[in-house]
Amino acid sequence: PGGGAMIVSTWDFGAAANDAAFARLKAGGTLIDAVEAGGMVPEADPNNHSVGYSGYPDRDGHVTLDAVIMDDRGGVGAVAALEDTVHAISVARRVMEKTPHTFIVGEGATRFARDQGFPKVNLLTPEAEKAWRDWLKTSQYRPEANIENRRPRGGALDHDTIGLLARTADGRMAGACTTSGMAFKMRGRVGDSPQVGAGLYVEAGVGAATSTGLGEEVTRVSGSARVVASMRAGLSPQAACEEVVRHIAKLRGDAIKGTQVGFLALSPKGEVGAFCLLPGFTYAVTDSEGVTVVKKGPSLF
Ligand code: SD4
Repeated sequence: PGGGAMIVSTWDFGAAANDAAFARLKAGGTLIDAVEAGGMVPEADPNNHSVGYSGYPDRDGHVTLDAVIMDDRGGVGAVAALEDTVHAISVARRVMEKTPHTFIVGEGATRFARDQGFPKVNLLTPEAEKAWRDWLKTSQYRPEANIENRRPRGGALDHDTIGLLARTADGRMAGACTTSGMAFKMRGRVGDSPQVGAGLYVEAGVGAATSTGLGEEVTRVSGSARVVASMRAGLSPQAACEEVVRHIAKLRGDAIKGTQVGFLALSPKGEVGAFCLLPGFTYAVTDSEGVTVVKKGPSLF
């Protein structure tokens, strides 16, 4: 990258999100405008069963969304277990801008979304409902790596997210992360994604990181904060992503067999790092030259 603005995001479907985010930056939008616009793309996509509209529900049949947005000046807004609202990332932004809080959950988050004028929308599509009813026959929680990138996803245990990181030419940064979380999760379960330091972390002059995969394994170690801490200590974004993945693998041993966790990091200078447990992690990098989808993110196993 030539030192200009950049957007990076998790998974193949990040390419379309990056386009929207980059367009906002080019049109004079702020970094927060950009990462919000990026997150809104998969949120509205009926073919994406892991973010927003048509997300897979929890095991009681409710689609519940988690999202966080963060700048590098201490601005943070997050929601978890938000229902009946397509654009969780925009509600997270309103938490940041319109409330004295950083994180609102559950019924309060849904009520806040209504108060802010977000329309009430039933997020459970017939396709997602069918997948849930099929799942109920066995009710098995079995991690299935990289299911995020297989379409159609019909019924498998799905757990993914879009995490976006953005920088401007002068090295300012912001990030966003939005998801419907693990498919068929227990009611009230909150993953890594909306938690600052787990699913996302941004620090001025140091870098930004985001995660995807089975959130419990990321939350356990405050994964994204750990990546940024390593960068603060001098590691490259790549080395920092590798460090946290190795740490998780060592900590968890056999308990994470078959589990995917991936990290993506960006430095203020525009260096990108990516590393995951299992092969199959993909991500998208956009700069003024266009988009590159990296189909083989490096992995530990
Ligand atoms: C979670 N990590 O809820 C989030 C979403 C996800 O890939 O699946 N990320 O566990």
